[in-house]
Amino acid sequence: MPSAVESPLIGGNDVARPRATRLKYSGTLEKYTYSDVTPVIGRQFEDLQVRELLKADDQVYRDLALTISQRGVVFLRDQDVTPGEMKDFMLRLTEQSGCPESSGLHVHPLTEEGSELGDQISVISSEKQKKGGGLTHQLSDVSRLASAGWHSDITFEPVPSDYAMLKIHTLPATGGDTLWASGYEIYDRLSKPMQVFLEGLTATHDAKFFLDEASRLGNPIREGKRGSPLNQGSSLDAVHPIIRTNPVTGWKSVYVNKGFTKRINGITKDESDVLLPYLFSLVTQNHDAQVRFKWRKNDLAIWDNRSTWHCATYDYPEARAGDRVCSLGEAPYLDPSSTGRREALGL
Ligand SMILES: O=C(O)CCC(=O)C(=O)O
Ligand SMILES: [Fe+2]
Repeated sequence: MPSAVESPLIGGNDVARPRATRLKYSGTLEKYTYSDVTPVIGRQFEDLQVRELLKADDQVYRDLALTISQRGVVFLRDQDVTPGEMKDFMLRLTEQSGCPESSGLHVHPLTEEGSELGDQISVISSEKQKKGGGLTHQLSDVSRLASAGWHSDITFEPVPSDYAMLKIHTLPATGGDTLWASGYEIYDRLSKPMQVFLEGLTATHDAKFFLDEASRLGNPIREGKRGSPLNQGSSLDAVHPIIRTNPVTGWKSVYVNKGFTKRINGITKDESDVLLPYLFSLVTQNHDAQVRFKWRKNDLAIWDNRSTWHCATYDYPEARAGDRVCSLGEAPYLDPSSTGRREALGL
């Protein structure tokens, strides 16, 4: 196994440290046909079936985890896979990538007890969202800026997501694309003094708006363990380093997002109110750090939530629906000995 994390780290938590870091690629995915969708983010596989990988060796999962973490998001076309198989697959992926012993699949605080596909599947549905019923964690926003929806998943949890898998099974004739952006690339676009400054800071992430949503719907939020003993209760907030190291690649990424990050700590509110929108604008205004995916029926995406953001597009009147599984990784930390992606790749 790759070597364990070396201290001193900034942030992190002993209960949720990765078991392994910096995976090495062994080449098991080279038999598939794939291409990179942009230079910095996204890889599409043409002939890889998740169901087949359920029988694959652990090493295949490690290679896939490394590929997802390096490329940010991978796209798999036309998948014949059930929600149950998606969960099995994601558990193996997160375990083989080196997630902490204490991390499992996430249970969203808004997922109702006894919900149709079980606790660990979030049903993503435009129809449910329209009716205002069920899970509406898609960050519906009154803003007229489509870019208001950029986020990484569940960063309000002390132990947030490493990977997420989304399969879209119902979709409009056109529209409903999803975009992802690279947190590695945004880190690399900061000046050195700005990188150093941000590396010393944390930010507070919060999803208190889910409490309002839950009381509006008359459903209690899930206060028990949401996939990790550190993710419990109703505060729905967490403090994370602004720059975090992805344990799988060893690369630094910016880790604040428009959806959940409210405040940079340790500086004045005025300073935070200037800096956060600037960091968000780097994500939303650099289309060369983004990839846009046009779904076909039963396509599936798997992304690394530690080092990417994503944004859905609400430009269609028809029904669009799918299933999402989110696994939990480590408590975010910064390893001062890690580097940016460009430096690591010699770019
Ligand atoms: O509907 C989409 O395209 C993305 C929804 C989303 O944010 C997610 O699945 O985490
Ligand atoms: Fe999301």
